[in-house]
Amino acid sequence: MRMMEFAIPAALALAASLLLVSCGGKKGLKKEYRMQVNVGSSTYWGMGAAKFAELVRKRTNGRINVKPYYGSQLLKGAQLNSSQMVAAGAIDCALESTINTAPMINAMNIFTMPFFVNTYKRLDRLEKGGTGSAIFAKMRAKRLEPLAWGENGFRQLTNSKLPVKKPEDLRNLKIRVVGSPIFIDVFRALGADPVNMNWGDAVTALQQGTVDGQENPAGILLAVKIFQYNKRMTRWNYAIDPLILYWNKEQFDAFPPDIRKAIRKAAVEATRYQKALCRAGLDDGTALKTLKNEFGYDIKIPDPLGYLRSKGMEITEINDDARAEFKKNLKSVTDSWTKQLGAEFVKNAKKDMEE
Ligand code: X2X
Repeated sequence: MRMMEFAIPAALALAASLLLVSCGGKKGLKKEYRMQVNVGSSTYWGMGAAKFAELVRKRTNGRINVKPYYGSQLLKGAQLNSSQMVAAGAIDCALESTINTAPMINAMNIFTMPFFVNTYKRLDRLEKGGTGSAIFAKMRAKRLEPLAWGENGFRQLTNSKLPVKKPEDLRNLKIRVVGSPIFIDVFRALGADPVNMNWGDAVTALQQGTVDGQENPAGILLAVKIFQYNKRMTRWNYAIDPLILYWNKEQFDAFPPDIRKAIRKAAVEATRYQKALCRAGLDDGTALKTLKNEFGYDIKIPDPLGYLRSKGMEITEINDDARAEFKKNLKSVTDSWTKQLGAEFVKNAKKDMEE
């Protein structure tokens, strides 16, 4: 009888300690939390991921060790699979573009609706408003915990053939796009020849000249030295892709409250830095000030457009007439995507941006 009284709690204690070990040791924490990032470490996006890892380590006193895996290594390059992998718990967290997460959360295509967002101010309002919260709620329902908005940036067209000033100039240009349906729709409507491929393969395709051009924001183009392959850029701000820092929801919810709080704080701070990197020299001067005053960081390329010009790029700015012309050609795409996203959702997004 005595033996039994002793044996049961001892067995329970042993079982409990084995459970802890199987969960990865002390307090069930893992040695490493793997983070998916589609692009390389030298992009502003990649630098934001490194900042997050650094801040999480600092704010949790080394208890949480996030390791970014760049270039979609964890996905073998298949950039559109990030959200599925994080939701399934095969990857712990991600700093990912809304474009790459859109196959799971259709509402994220709102940022890629052609000539819809247009300015940083409108984007900020969209993220902070009901649209942003609705997107975050949709993520939670799919087992992703959103922690903060980051940014890739306004996407600009580059090519090796001619300055693109109007829709006709795009005719028959072979343009690499992400394999997300809205991109194919947009470039087909403009008369181009869109080819979808992962970003990892796109750089090789640009190098080898198997595509004439691509569309990406400055923070990516600087890192891959786009001027080596494409000398023409059209600055048309036709779409933007925010990034979202997200974590597998079940795992995040199971962290003790102090760790959750520390991770959230790190996410907000890291994305503030990351957004400022992407906007530096492209906004009204706020981003450069944020980097210097809040992060003590002197960015290497404070004037990205001037820098690209100094490397021999010709940059075409789109005027209002040209923008109207592009929009006219894209009307069927805008109409069909408004239907796919829901007329009410699109109407509310417009309202968010105007407030
Ligand atoms: O694939 C792209 O074009 C990139 C790098 O911008 C994204 O991941 C959406």
